[in-house]
Amino acid sequence: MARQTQETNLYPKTLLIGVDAPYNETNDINSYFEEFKNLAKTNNIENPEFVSIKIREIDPSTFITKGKLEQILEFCKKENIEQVVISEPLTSRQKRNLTDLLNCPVFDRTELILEIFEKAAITSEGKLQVEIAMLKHKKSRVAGRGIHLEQQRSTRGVISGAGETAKELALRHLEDQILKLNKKLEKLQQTRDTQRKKRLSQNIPQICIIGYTNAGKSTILNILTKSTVLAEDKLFATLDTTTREIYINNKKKGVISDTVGFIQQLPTNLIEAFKSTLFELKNADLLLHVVDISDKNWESQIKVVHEILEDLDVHSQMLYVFNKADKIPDLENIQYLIDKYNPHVIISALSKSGIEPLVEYLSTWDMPTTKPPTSA
Ligand SMILES: Nc1nc2c(ncn2[C@@H]2O[C@H](COP(=O)(O)OP(=O)(O)OP(=O)(O)O)[C@@H](O)[C@H]2O)c(=O)[nH]1
Ligand SMILES: [Mg+2]
Repeated sequence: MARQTQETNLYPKTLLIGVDAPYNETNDINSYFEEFKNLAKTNNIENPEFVSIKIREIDPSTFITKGKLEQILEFCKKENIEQVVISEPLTSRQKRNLTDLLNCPVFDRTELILEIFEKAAITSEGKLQVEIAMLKHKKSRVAGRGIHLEQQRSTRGVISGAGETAKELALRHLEDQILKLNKKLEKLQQTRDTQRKKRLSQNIPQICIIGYTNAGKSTILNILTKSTVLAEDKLFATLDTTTREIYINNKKKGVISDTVGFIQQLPTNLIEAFKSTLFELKNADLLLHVVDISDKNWESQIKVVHEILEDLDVHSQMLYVFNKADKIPDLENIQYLIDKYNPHVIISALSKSGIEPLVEYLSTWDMPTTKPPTSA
């Protein structure tokens, strides 16, 4: 989507459409749009045009309702738009129809996030997980394709079996690839599993840092463990779990891991693919739920994190870590909102003294004596 066009060596002229959809529960729609623009920026989309629209209902065939669509088409013609990226996930039918109507490639939120993950994956495990998610997404797109593919007989009748359509063949091919990659992934994860079982048998406390993307998780891990995990003002800077030993006041407290950030409408295929990594959260003795208190949507972001944890069936003990307090001049005005989330600490991970409340909490924290039952 952010590939350079060969003739001009320039990026395709892109229109970002931020949609305030009826299901959107964020408190501040402009911050939601900022997040969308950041996603595009993270994906190297340079100098895009931006329009925002509010829709009261979703058109099943085009997502955006007709009148709004005409205005967008006008805009695309006037500005010579070469590709469109929309802030919401689309069905394959909606994507196809929009591409036809706007006369240029249309990408949705799911594709935007998948591409970011693809670029951010570093370890073999991370790469495999993203590849599986992309293939699964492709499979859902093929499965949702129209009748013409359904009727189109495969020319490779002998190999594919009598009567197998091109669509069935494509699906089967994708399924085979997914299966192969899953097997590879399982092998890789066996090593981690062995380490995890060892930790469990030795009763080493496990602390996991979780939270919305860009909340400051890696910065906190770095400052707590004096390590250098990539911390960037970029969405999804961390994809791979990093685990380190943690010492508080020279006393070993256990191990601490950083995890992939969450975001609203994280594509389900990605959650699926990262599930085995995220299942580690089930074994955590303490979750440090990092919240960027300076983001206007911090409360809805907490909700998103809770929904994903619920989906993963994770119910470990949690401490809310309200971060970036340095960016809030009037903290006392929102104290009543913060007080709804307990237990909590308020910190600023930019400096060692800024994280003192968290260090203090951890110094008196002890692993629960009865660990919750663990599953594979
Ligand atoms: N002002 C301010 N900035 C912070 C603070 N903590 C982190 N940041 C900045 O926020 C940005 C994101 O920090 P990261 O630690 O990469 O965030 P993350 O949660 O690991 O992000 P992902 O891995 O992308 O999900 C970086 O530019 C940090 O320097 C803080 O307390 N105050
Ligand atoms: Mg990170």
